[in-house]
Amino acid sequence: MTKVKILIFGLSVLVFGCQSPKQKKVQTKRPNIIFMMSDDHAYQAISAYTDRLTQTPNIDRIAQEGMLFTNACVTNSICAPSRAVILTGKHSHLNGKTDNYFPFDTTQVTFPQLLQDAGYQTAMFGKLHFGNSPKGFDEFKILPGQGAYYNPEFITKNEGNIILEGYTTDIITDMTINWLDKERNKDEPFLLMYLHKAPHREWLPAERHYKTFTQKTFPEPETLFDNYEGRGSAAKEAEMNLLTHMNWAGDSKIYPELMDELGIPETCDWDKAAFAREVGRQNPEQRAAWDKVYGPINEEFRKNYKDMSEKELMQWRYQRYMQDYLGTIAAVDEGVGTVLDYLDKNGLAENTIIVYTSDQGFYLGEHGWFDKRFIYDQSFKTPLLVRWPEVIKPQTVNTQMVQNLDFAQTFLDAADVEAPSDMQGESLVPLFNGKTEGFRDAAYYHYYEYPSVHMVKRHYGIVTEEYKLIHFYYDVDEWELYDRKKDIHEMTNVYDDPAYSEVVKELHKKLDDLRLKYKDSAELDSTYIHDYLNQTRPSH
Ligand code: SGN
Ligand code: CA
Repeated sequence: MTKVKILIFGLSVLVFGCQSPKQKKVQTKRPNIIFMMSDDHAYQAISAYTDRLTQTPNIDRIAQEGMLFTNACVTNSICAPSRAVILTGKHSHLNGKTDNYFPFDTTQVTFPQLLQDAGYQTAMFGKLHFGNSPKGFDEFKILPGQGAYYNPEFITKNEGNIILEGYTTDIITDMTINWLDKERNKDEPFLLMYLHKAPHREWLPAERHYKTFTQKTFPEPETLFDNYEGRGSAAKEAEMNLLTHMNWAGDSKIYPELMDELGIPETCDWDKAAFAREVGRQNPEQRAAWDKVYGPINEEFRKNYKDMSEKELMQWRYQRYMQDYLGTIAAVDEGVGTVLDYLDKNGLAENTIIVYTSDQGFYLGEHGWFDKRFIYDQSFKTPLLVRWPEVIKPQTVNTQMVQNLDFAQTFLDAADVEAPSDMQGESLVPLFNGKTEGFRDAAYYHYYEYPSVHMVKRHYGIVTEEYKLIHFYYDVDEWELYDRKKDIHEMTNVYDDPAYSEVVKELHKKLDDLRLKYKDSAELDSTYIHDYLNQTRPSH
């Protein structure tokens, strides 16, 4: 405990003794925390960052009334590992959740447990993706694994497994409001984790958004037709290209029968199965409404497919992708609006910290890609908007390199609970107050899940404001360096360019220092690989 915290704690014990009603009064002053996170929500699809693709007025409100972080990033750009980093405040190699496959080690200390011990009520609704249930929660309803978009199953703390009829995003919002309104003890501070499955693959919008989004045309990114020259083998070998790796049925929503009729082979052996898994979950009424809109899209494709060039097919797939992906975000944005309105109407807005973020960034056609995993910008960076009216001035922008590693210590700091000394992040509370001196000037990154879906090679690296140094390893030994100011799209690896030899030297030193600081090392890499190859991987 810091001296100030010991003093405050000591004083409250002195003043209030052991009389719990008065102690509770002290506790109610502690801020509530609502952690809103969506799965795979790219910052390019939040209008507070750019309105090039879509409008998200409710999510934007958080930044208008609070702070927009323009350089927030993750430590390992993939779902369950990111969530483990968020809950433990430790890099993947220490919390043990390096990839999506093995279940989370529930002996790890997490910030919700510490808040619960300190008298916070805790609840979680939506996607966790850990392979087991969360500890430290008074109430939870979580999706098994990736969860479904329609008529989802939930694992619940008190009612066993349940299946609910409806659209998952709306159901998660309803559960959240219900808990806020009817289930929590209104005299105590709370931590609420509101975790959307959307906009994760296979991108199924809510019925009310089918029409608007499927009729829109979206601007293409400059690097949609990237041929991956100028970089090493990792970008070339990744299987995330819209034209060649996106599923025809599962992702682009071409009916499996139409694929057969047109002679289009499955992109992978679960292309049609992914369609059956998601679209097949709809009840007859939902399916009829879906067919009404997606049927004509299939009809049009049937007519045009044979005459389409490769370029046109890529463009068509990009549009289909954006229509569905952005369509799912419309419901997320509405859900965020519903929660914000509830707080306003119930006098909770002032003393509640609201965080909106994603488990990582996502490619929306940049480099011709979908998915994430890389340290390259669109997947390394993640959206972050924070509102805390008592502390943060409205409409402020922060440019520091904050990471998902920082949430645990931030929330503990805000709640005046001491963080364990082995947590590795930095509290963002000083940044909320506008104090940026001494904050990290370089972020460390390490991605492990390879060989696996999308085939993004293992790599680690360091990112500073100006540069990005990356080492791809395991089945290759390749270094890349990007000049972030001159090459904003990260198209040219300048690692071997003599003009950068000094920079390379300095960054290597800085990277070594960071690996030491965070206790990551080549040795740990090889131990990990050894374990990885000797275990049977359960499916995710
Ligand atoms: C599934 C997806 C992949 C995705 C991983 C991880 N395929 O395998 O595209 O990269 O999840 O996503 S799917 O067609 O089965 O959805 S993560 O968000 O959980 O990390
Ligand atoms: Ca994700």
